[in-house]
Amino acid sequence: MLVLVCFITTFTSVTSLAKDYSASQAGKTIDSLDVDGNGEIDALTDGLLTLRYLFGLQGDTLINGVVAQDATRTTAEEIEAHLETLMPAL
Ligand SMILES: [Ca+2]
Repeated sequence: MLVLVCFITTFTSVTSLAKDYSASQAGKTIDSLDVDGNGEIDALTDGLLTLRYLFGLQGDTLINGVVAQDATRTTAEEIEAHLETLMPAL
């Protein structure tokens, strides 16, 4: 009986930890998609910045007309540095 109680307790704890970890990782991923750092994920700003970056655009060509007015990352250097952190290591 003691073994069963220990198993159930351990299983419940591991399941809870896995859910917490998954939720925290999902939150990090969603935050990372906010490329210009204005607190929102938007296709016409963050999406276009990501697309342009993936096409190899840099500098003013990367950011012209697509950075939100309330962005905290406003320069090409800041945007490129943030997008670089999202790229998988090769
Ligand atoms: Ca954004």
